[in-house]
Amino acid sequence: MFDKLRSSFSGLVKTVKERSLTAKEVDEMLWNFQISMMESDVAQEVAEELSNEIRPYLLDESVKRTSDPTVMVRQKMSEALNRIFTQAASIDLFSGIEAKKKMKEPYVILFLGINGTGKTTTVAKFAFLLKSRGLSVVMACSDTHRPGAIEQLTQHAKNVSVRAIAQQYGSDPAAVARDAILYAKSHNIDVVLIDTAGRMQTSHNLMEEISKIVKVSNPDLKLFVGDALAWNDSVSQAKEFLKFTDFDGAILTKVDADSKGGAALSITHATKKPILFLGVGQQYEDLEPFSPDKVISMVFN
Ligand SMILES: Nc1nc2c(ncn2[C@@H]2O[C@H](COP(=O)(O)OP(=O)(O)OP(=O)(O)O)[C@@H](O)[C@H]2O)c(=O)[nH]1
Ligand SMILES: [Mg+2]
Repeated sequence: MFDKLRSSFSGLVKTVKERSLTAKEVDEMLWNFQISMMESDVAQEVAEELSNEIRPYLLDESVKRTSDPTVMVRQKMSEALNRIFTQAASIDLFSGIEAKKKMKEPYVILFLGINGTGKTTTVAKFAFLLKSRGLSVVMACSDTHRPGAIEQLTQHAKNVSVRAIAQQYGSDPAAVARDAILYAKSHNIDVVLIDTAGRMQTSHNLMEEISKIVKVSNPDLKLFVGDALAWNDSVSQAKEFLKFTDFDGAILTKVDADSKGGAALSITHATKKPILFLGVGQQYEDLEPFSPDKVISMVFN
């Protein structure tokens, strides 16, 4: 995780350490830094923003004379990274659930995104996590399109011992979501997890469909599930989904298989929505709360 991003930053810090630099050298060095960040899936705007942030300090004579300018570079860079992450308000999932519990209402979470990013697996991981916190859960099989989707979610539901509400293939996904919410209300269930079919942002019908699911289920939380490995596409997809669904936050999956690490920065910068969790494997327990501080310390250590 984050290996490549870490090496971009340590490369920059190392060059600063060696000697003071002329303006031309600073430009060259920042150019290389930008390229290496982009190779780590950091979006171009973010790479430029980070370079602009650091340029004045690299040119500042008084900074060059300090005994260890790398301390300043690290500090400025971690401030800049932190600023990107805090542009997105944080979401306290468990307080939200508790608040709905007090109102005797289920907390409804809708998972959405393009095909194959890990939505269904993430629904199962969420069920596992919530159950381990003593909360009750029901799943809605609102992917009524892809062959095998209902069986896939139903099997996960069995594995983690929760109920999954399903209808036939081809039925209205919004109606399935409504059924699951009614079930939760009548059985005093704390959280409803709605799995949806993967959809390309270019498919107008499917995007209309997700709007209908949102209207009918009125979710407390809409989560975009994005795949860290397919990141070049995922950032533009996230932006398009945001226009359509105004999702509240994101889950970044397959981070275990992604050595680059720039995806997290890029999606937060592009959407201004927080990442809540990282998917770090295929087991139910492989869901880690996302923490900007942890990412920053991983990048600098
Ligand atoms: N390594 C790794 N694999 C993951 C992770 N999350 C999901 N996967 C795998 O990704 C594949 C697709 O996962 P699904 O959960 O079916 O994805 P989906 O978004 O529901 O797919 P569609 O419903 O077809 O759009 C499966 O093989 C999962 O095991 C993760 O965090 N790490
Ligand atoms: Mg699925």
